[in-house]
Amino acid sequence: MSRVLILVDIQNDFIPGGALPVPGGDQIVPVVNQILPFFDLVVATQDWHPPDHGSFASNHPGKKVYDTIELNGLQQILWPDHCVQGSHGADFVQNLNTNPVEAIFRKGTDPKIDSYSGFFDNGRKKSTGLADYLHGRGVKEVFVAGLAGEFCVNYTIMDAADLGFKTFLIKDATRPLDWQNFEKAMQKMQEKGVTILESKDLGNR
Ligand code: VGL
Ligand code: ZN
Repeated sequence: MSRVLILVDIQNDFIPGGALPVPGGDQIVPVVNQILPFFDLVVATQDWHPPDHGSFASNHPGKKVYDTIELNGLQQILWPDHCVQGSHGADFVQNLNTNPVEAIFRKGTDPKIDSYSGFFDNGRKKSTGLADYLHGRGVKEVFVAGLAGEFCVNYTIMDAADLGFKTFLIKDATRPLDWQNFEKAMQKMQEKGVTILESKDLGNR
């Protein structure tokens, strides 16, 4: 029985000082570094947008950041330009220990569709390959940490649970953009059978 830790989007643009900062996002890094040894496998996702990405408000004249539009048939929140391929903002946070990370799954590369989940794009049309990779490694249990709690962490968790993995959120190893929305998302996770725990609980599992 194998357990994976998925590190979701722990990138410079999602911590204070970045383009789309998650309040306290930098505070998860020491927590994550400390729990790495508890896992058989560690993988990471990386938000990795081309400059013309359709989720950027800057690519929609007349629209503002946080406006909602329809992007190829899907509801899309417009974000500041963030995690542009090859930029410093897209790099993993410097003090994150990435040595144990065996594979990196990049997402949001198609300008026409956003991708919050580490598994699929928001239309569930294309897979990143993460599910096949985890199945190939005999993974049964998926633990998730990272940024942002109610977006990419939430979508990754819901997909993991739908795919049949026993799924866990490590609550003190994530931060949301908005706590109220995150509380609602956690409610839905629990309704799906996801377990919410704290990093200190990992030692005795
Ligand atoms: C994310 C908004 C836009 C995330 C990525 O990592 O949660 N949020 N792109
Ligand atoms: Zn993004």
